[in-house]
Amino acid sequence: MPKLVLHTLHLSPPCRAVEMTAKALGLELDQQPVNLLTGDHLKPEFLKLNPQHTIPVLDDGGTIIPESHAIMIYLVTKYAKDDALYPKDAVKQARVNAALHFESGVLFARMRFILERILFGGQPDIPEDRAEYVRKSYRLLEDTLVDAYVAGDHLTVADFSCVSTIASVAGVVPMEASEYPKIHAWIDRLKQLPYYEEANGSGATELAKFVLSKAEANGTTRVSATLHVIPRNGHMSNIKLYTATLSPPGRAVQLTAHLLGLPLDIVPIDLMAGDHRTAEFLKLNPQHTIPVIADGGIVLRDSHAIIIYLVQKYGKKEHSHLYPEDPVTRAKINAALHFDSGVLFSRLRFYFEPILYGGSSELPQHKIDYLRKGYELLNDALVDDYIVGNTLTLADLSCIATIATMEAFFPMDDRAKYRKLVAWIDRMSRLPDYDRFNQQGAV
Ligand SMILES: N[C@@H](CCC(=O)N[C@@H](CS)C(=O)NCC(=O)O)C(=O)O
Repeated sequence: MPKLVLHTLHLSPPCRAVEMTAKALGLELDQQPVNLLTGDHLKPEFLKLNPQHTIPVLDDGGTIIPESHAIMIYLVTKYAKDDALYPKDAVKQARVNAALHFESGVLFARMRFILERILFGGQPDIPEDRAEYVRKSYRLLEDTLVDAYVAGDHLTVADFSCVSTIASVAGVVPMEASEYPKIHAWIDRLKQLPYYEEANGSGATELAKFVLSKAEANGTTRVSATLHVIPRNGHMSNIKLYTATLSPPGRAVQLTAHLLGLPLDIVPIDLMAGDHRTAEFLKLNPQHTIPVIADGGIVLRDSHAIIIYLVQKYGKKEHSHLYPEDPVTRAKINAALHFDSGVLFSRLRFYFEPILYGGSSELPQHKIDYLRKGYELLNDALVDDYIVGNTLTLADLSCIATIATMEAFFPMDDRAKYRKLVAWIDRMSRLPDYDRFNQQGAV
């Protein structure tokens, strides 16, 4: 077996998630430290490995895989004796994928929103709205934990991913056992793993302590649009899609289904009217997000998990390019799907959520700048015609849905600066019925 080199930092939660996966699989990692605090990740040799300058990055005998979720899936697919940690069954896999995207798009993104300003922005405090945003993510996780593990009755890579973040952020924004009993019981369950403390527990505590001391060193610490509802389309289909046209992830599902030639029975959800908070909808998705699909008796949430499921279940041979079986290409697509949930979409949501649901009239420039950074990261990652190579994949469908909304509300500051991105958007706009399924909902 070739040597597995992991570019990593033990303080970093996604790196620890990969460490836990490797331990669970009995794989040895040659850990090469990347010190984010001294800017190792911005050096040219690292940017060659990952132009989006994040860790972890895996080097498997010369095959480079960035992004923790993609790496975990890759390691299980390639090296595990069985599929327990990442099931092959399309429905079970979709549940694990949904939990992985919940981690990148909600848990990790909200933690980063707090930590980044302290670690890299020289700020001393945690603004109350950001702390509250993290507490809301605790609540979502608590409500998600209906079984012993985050994606059902068995331990999967989704548990490694979620616990790497939760165990870290809980040391910064307290998470009382009385309020979140299921999360505490789940962490206690994971602590039984013989490698837990070494691979995650110690690093999580260390990160929280480090953040608090850095905040103290920076100063005093104190924790202190109209939604368009789509008419029901009257299509006879066995697959119901609960969505709203304004929802980028909802549109990614529609774009995908359209390419697969799959009719959907659209169930419009009016977020402003609170359709997603009704008891009936919460039964479908305790995280109260759209899109959700109901395919016969199977209910799935999270657009990324759903589009993978649709291709796996309904895709014909001619659709296999959307999510090819080869583990390396798949890992690259997964990495881009997590870039969409963890960076593009989560930053869009940071901006809009307080305005849409909190009645805030603030239009904070720093959130727009944070969002626009997404253009730069995607532009730098685009080396070919599409996000992964020269063929359209699910990565493109997912990212274009978000980018279209970003562009409609916060146009690129300078289009000449993002030539590759502009060309890609243009290429995507030529997809069949693109206007109908994406552009009209974005503007
Ligand atoms: N979704 C990514 C997130 C990776 C990530 O943001 N890692 C942080 C460290 S915890 C990082 O490398 N930050 C440096 C940067 O973004 O420049 C993953 O799971 O790999």
